[in-house]
Amino acid sequence: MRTEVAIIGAGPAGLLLSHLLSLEGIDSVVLETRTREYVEARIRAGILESSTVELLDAVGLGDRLREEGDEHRGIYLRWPGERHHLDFVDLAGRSVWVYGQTEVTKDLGRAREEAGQEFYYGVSDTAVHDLTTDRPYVTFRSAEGEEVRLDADVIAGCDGSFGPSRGAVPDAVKRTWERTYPYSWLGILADVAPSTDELIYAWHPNGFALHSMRSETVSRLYLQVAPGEDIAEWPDDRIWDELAVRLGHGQDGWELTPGPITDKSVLPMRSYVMEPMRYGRLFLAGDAAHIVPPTGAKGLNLAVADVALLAPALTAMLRKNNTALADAYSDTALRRVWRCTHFSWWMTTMLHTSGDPFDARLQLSQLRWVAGSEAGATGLAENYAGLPIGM
Ligand code: RFL
Ligand code: PHB
Repeated sequence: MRTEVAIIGAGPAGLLLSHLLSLEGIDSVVLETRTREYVEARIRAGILESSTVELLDAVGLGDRLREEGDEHRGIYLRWPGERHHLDFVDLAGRSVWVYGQTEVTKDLGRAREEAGQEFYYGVSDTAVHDLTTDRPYVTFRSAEGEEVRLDADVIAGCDGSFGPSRGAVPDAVKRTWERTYPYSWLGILADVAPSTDELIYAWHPNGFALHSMRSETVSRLYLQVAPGEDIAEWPDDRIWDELAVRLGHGQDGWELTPGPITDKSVLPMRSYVMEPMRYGRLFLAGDAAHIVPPTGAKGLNLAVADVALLAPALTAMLRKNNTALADAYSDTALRRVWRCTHFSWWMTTMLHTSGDPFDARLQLSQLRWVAGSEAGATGLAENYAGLPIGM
């Protein structure tokens, strides 16, 4: 089998890349280990930056988002006795949108299906070969058990943090940076109207808490917990009680309304960057090349920003034999990756408690400055609402 671009992974990076390439008339085949239903139901990100929304609009994927998504002007920062609203539109001229990754993935899946995109779901044993030649190829076993060889001009590694692409870049060529944080998030999805109009990021001596949402009837909330926390230790009542304490239930008349929990999971927190994001004819995008802790809501947006650079770079390479953008791809993408890596680390370390009283005093001082100074608030707003693609 032959295609122009073999795309490994049908997450947001892989699906959006296939969409952007097809708008330029470039063929691709998308390989995915999971089923389409699994990928579309996987609960992950919920916040889209303005540049992500603008890009989705520009490529015909913004209609349902505009209709069913919710535009937010900013966020609340709170700590015991205090609550501050940061208005990103006033501070930085940009908003963010609440629209689940599940919905972005469904919109992309539908658009690709209508365009006749070739997909292989349920594949196994994916491996990449001959990356430093002009004729790289991918081998895999199809869901039906057939051994397949897919020849391509280029391979796009959009296979997330557990896929094979990252490991295909030899150690002698790559450099990696990693930070594992000494806490995890316990995340819940609940069938209850959000108790807030915009997201609440809360610092509390017991640990960080976040009140997010998916719709007018579905709330998404998180609690900082110890790494490897046993979810069995967290019956629903304990979760709601702890969220109420950390989010400030009863302060200034604000109340947290509990409801039926429909999903519960513990997520580790990690920063990871691999350089370069290219090896020969293999180009990496999204979580395959970098991971950020979720505190800054950057992971999905970074995946979108990567493929927004990669699609024109591959188009120029394959259609005009011009490799300038492809040669610059890794350096250009990594500028934004490192900015978001710093922002996510900064949000994480400002808001999660370590048990050290000196750290706690520094965090509260930092929060007061961010919430009280226009310069501090603007820095957070500019990074959270998102810098322009290609910055
Ligand atoms: P994905 O979504 O992981 O997709 C990679 C796909 O590759 C497949 N795959 C393979 N396919 C073929 N062969 C193989 N050998 C393969 N191995 C793997 C996988 O099955 C998968 O379908 O990566 P992508 O496309 O780079 O997208 C990245 C985002 O999914 C991720 O960064 C975000 O979800 C991170 N994130 C958030 N990002 C935001 O921008 N805003 C948020 O509010 C936000 N919240 C979150 C998050 C991530 C979370 N978790 C669970 C990691 C909240 C959470 C809880
Ligand atoms: C979410 O809604 O899942 C979410 C929102 C903001 C974050 C992280 C996750 O910072």
